Amino acid sequence: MAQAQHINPDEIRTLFSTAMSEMYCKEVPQYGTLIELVRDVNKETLDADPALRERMSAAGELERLDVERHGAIRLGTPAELNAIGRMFAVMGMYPVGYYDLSVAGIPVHSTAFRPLEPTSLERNPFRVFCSLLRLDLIEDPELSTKAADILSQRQIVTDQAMVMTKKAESEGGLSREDADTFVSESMQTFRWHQQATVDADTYARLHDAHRLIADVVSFRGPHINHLTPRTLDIDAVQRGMPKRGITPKAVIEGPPRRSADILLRQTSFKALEESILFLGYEGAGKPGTHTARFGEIEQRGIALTSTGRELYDRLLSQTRTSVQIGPQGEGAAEYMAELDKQFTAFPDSYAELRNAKLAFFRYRAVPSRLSQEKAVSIDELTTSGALVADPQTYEDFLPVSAAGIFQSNLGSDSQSNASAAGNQTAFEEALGKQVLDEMELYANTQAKSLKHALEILGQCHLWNDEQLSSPGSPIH
Ligand code: OOG
Ligand code: NI
Repeated sequence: MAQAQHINPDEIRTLFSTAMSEMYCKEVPQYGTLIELVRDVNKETLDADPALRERMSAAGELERLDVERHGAIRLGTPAELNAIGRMFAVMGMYPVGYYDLSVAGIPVHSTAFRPLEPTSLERNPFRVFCSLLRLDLIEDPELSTKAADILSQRQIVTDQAMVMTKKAESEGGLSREDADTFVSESMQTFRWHQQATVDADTYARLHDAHRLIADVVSFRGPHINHLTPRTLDIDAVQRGMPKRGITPKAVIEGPPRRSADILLRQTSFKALEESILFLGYEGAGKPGTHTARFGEIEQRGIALTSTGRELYDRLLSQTRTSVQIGPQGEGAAEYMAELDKQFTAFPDSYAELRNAKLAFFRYRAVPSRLSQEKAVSIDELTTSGALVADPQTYEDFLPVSAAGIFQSNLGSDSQSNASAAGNQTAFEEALGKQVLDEMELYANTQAKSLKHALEILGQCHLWNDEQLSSPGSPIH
């Protein structure tokens, strides 16, 4: 049972994301520059588009714009995933979705820990893309055993953070004081360690097997590898980066620029080369370098129903088949042009997206606009303005885009179409629970908001079975 002196998990998440942001700004100064650029671009975009400002404000999206961030970590063992999952639950973040990155030749599978309820998302949508290394995909069995052995010797969550996690689990929450302890202890897990836990030779072998393996296995903890602010105009940020001394990756991942934004567009700047110290150099540590940490920005659009998502996946895959991007970003302009061309097949207004049941909305009632007592259809209510359909922001990630972000920060912009098979069961066993289905979450939010709005408007007769069984609507 949560007690009166417990603070809301949303507040703990805010303490956590603020602390992470401050830490990352110190660790990776370019991140601070990126935040400034994003803030400038967001302000210019809102100033130039009063309708956008109004729509975001009415939907409660404006206040959260500046706090919007996601981060990413990479874990080494099932036990680590389990412990991290418990820590995130203290902050009201739960695993949503399974992302199999092995289909792009990256030896991890992932989920995103995020808030679930619209009110929690409004307060602070901070989420963490969390990957688990798949040692079963390392070809050399001896190296795989060695990596497992090294990983088994580290403890990524401090004793005190675990004490607080257990306390939150058994007592149903944390007091403000305990939450402060929990947050400062958890920074130990996500901070950067310059001192590697392996010698230079082992690092080189891990690195040769896959750069990502060296990143996960060679350090004391899963350092946060990027934090991502949300922009309203990603193309402007991409153009603005070089002027502030930042080199962006070659292409923006995800859908093209559109008037009704869908899903998620992302771009990043290349990982920094940081100095590290290897084990065993006469006690002093042998200097070396490691590249893992980077900056990323995102622009979020509307969540798609499964029908919409199928169309998105098809158009993206057609684009990627016809234009391949090279390791130095060759073909980037052709790729973006092809993407634009392919996506002309995707309806580009909220009204069309709603009519074709391609996207998810959240409804609200405006009783003053009700023109008659008994409306004959939902469309009539939306036309009169008594019922407003706000786009639901996509809160999740895209596997193909994530693979592109990984790839560019592992040193190449080239597109990878390699493949292995996913293993969601093994992932969930490690996690100790099943990942939630994002489609169900969006569908529930849509249905609940519609039902509530119809109640307010006294139009419950429109809440019929047809609504329940239509694509993108929930079963319960
Ligand atoms: C995660 C890359 C994926 C995103 O936003 O899709 C990601 C990583 O590099 O660990 O963060
Ligand atoms: Ni990211």
